[in-house]
Amino acid sequence: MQDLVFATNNSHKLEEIRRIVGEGFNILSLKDINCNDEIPETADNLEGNALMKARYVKEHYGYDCFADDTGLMVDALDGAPGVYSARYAGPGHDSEANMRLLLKNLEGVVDRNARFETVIALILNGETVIFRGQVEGEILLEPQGVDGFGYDPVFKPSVSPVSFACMSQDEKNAISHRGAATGLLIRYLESHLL
Ligand code: ITT
Repeated sequence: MQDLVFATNNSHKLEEIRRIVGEGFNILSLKDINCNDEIPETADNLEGNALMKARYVKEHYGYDCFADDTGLMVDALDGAPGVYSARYAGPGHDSEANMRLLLKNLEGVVDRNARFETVIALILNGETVIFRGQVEGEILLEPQGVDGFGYDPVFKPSVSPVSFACMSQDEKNAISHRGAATGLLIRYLESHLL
């Protein structure tokens, strides 16, 4: 099996992706390759950040790699929190605080349309490829459900009566931004098995 690093510190994402990626690739985490570095994510767009993370691992550790960056874009907030979704309420990457701030900034707002967007950058066998996925939905008035992570309790996809946090991982993957982008990644990987 070919080793492929997923450059993330988010164990939920790693679990989600390992569940979708079948056999053929051995998905390694940053921990698995002893990488404890603070990988820079300083671009002002999702693609730039995904590329930065994947290139960092290739350059410093020599592994083929993919990385994703995800943002929640809220129409009434001109696309915020967007690329800054992880640090919306401050540098602490505190999901509860991020959700509270989002709900506060949307108090009294009728247009609650939003979308999650994921960009994946893959470096494999000398090629760099980008995959994208998104899901339309709305920000709920209050959190709903206890599963998932990040903004899941306040995001209800248009095609669902309930939030992401009320779904199993498989149900979420079937309609989610990361599920869509990962689906494209998987198809590419399957056709590029060595
Ligand atoms: P990395 O180590 O991969 O960077 P991260 O948790 O910082 O992990 P992102 O930068 O991609 O992940 O995510 C930006 C923010 O959006 C962060 O607050 C996440 O919790 C949130 N997020 C990402 N994917 C999500 C999903 O599927 N559902 C809910 N929130 C999500």
